[in-house]
Amino acid sequence: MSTRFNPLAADARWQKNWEEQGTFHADDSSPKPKSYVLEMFPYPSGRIHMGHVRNYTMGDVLARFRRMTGHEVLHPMGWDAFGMPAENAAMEKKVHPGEWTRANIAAMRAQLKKLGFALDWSRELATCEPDYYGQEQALFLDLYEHGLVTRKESAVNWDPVDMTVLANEQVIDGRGWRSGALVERRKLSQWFLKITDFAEELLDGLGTLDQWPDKVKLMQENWIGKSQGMRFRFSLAEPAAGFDGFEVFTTRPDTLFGASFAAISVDHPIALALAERSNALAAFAADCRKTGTAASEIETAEKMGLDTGLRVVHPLDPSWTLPLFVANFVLMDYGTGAIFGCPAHDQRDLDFARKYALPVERVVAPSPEEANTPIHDEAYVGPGRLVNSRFLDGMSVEEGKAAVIGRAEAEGWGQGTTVWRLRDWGVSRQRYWGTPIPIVHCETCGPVAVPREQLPVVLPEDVSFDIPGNPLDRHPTWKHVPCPSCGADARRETDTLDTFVDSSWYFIRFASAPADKPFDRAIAEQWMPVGQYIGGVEHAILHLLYARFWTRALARIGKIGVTEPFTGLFTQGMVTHETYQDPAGSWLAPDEVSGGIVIATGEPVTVGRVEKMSKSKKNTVDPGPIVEQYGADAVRWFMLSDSPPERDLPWSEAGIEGAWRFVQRLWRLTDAIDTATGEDRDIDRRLHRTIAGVAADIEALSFNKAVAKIYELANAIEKAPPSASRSTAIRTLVRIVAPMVPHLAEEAWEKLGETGLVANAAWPEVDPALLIDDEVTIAIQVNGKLRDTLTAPKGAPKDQLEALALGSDKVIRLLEGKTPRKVIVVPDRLVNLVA
Ligand code: ANZ
Ligand code: ZN
Repeated sequence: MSTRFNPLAADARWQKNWEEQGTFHADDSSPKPKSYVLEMFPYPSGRIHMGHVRNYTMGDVLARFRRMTGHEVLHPMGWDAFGMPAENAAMEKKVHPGEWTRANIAAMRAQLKKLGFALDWSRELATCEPDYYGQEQALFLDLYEHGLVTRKESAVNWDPVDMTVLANEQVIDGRGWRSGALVERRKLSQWFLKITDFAEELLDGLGTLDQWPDKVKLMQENWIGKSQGMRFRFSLAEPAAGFDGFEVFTTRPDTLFGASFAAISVDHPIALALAERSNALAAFAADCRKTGTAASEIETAEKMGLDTGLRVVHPLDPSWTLPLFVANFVLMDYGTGAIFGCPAHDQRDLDFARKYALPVERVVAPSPEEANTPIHDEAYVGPGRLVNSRFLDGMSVEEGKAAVIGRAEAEGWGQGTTVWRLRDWGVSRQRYWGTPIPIVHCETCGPVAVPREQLPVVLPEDVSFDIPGNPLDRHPTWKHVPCPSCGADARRETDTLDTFVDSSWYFIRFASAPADKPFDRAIAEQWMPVGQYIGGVEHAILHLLYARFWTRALARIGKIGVTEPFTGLFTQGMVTHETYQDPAGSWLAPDEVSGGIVIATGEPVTVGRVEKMSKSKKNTVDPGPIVEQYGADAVRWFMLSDSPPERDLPWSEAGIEGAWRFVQRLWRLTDAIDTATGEDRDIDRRLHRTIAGVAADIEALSFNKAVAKIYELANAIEKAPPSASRSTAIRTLVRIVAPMVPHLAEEAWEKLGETGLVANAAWPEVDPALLIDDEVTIAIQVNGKLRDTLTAPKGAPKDQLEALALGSDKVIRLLEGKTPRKVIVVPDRLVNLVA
């Protein structure tokens, strides 16, 4: 009665079954140990892409496996639904962002459901709905009341195309991360979250995250950027513009005798004051402001400076003065916005010194012989001893730092200090499709929090997108409200929150989503922290740092007793595909190409690199039709099988076909159960090794290894003669593959007459006795050359091994009927036949 597995029927049938039975509903009050498995929620762009399929399949296998091992599993799904693309669609297609977004959500939800993910859909949320963003507004006000939200005037990155402010993290190579437009610097009043208050905590917390990839922790560490150094005061040789000096920050006080200039930012108060008197300086400053505020950008820009003509006094020698420059590479919002330059030991300073013909004197030498070796075009930044440095000579760099700080503190012109690269998080966006910031501006009272009973502050529906800028700002009525404090006419805040705020707490709302507050603390704490979080490495800094901050902020104000939101983090690789171009250089989709030619025109195709699937290169494969054609299980199996999960997975037709064939093979295997009796120790052992091995692989998210073990077991079963052991192995295999190919597993489970759902079955027990290796591999040599191997029971006697070796086909052929002169047997290891 061998049949084919028909995914079209099976997928729909079991998906319906799971849904009707509420199989994947997470029970808050379950006594079982809780397990929270989460994949980064998708942006509802319109359709699911292969990256989503891979991401959610990985999480799904773990979630299903955890259920089978006795956990109450929370595995939810939702939508990161605010953001620019909806507004772009509104501009291009004249459709309301809400309508566009909700239609996309409906389409993508249906697609996800067809993949059979074990999700608790009752907890679904979309950040664009007032029941979500209204609670976000409540949390914003909590932080506001606790002084963790501030309003500051600051230089911002202005995206002239999207007409909005961008965080430094959203500026990539000087361009807006979304629009690609060259970013400009502007001054604006913005709302900030005080993430800098948490810099030390966020850094220290990384030390507890032992289930995070090191590379992600390193990226966060660098982003937070703790620098230990010294602040000190430079006096101006002659007071100017009402100033007699300024503070600088350095991480290298040991190099102070190598100083050859001082420099301040164009936004430094002294530079601003001087610019009022100097056209040249004003013009220079205007030029510098054309680049954005992102450090990466400023670092790569060409070093430029303007000599102010003023001089500063060296703090360790009153007879020594240095020229003061205004320089484009000095940032106003780092340290003190002023530096001393030591060209010999800092590359930026060296580039600058070469350009403006300033002295370059070595003060650190890796060996005594190199004390006066000139510096050419590379600054020396390595370790060594101080030279040409008067009282510091002979000290190590570290000793020198301590000596200078000690002297500065004793003499009162400086002190040791720590500075951070991390900036406060500017969350104001001049956009419509985001969470309204729940503040009202009153002429008399200043900014006033919207009273809680007036939350949510709901977005108006009637908005227009025919001109750039913020539709909330030009809405005829929405922003006009009375001041909640004095009742006078006031103006609603028309900026909305950065969408990264929305994704900074959704995982808590999944755990608990009451109607009247953001979450119930006790229930949220039952699930939190997320045990395993899975997503793209592109979120290594922004999203993960913001989510860590938001959780810590809530903890600090007593809202939740969890500080790190994600215990385990896994960053999966991308799904890639070859790229194709026609002779004119236009990109071609995979289904426009066949056998090296463009199907439509017969022209030859240029095959390009294998790259991440992207719309711009058209090298995408839409999961929708693939699932229709091969069924969910084959797609899931392929996503897990070919590459280690942290690596890229090249999509291929051959790969998905291979997966489909294996699914059919598994199905045929389940037809091979018979009534044969008798033990097969080899199959028993292989089965139990597979149960244990696959479990360990899934826990380690090494899905490709689990898949390989399943292949091996299936091969062995297919080759084994009928026996009771074989039938048991086949039955058990159904449970082993259930997390990966759940539809096939349910269908087989039912066919084999088991009761209930395999989704609710327990993971098979391992018999530890069967894990012990009681066979060894024996090498067979003829005249010292390896010719064959054989397996033998551990500790087999010498004569048994000799007999086995002489029975080997290869040996018989090689000996050509002769009897070996000598036989050497090393028990459990080898047999050497000397002919
Ligand atoms: C003198 C010096 C000598 C420096 C030397 C370095 C090497 P990190 O490690 O990133 O914290 N600096 C200080 N404030 C700055 C600002 N606002 N804009 C640009 N550069 C600034 O870098 C600290 C170093 O960067 C400081 O130490 C300072 O240059 C420069 F051989 O002081 B140093
Ligand atoms: Zn007022």
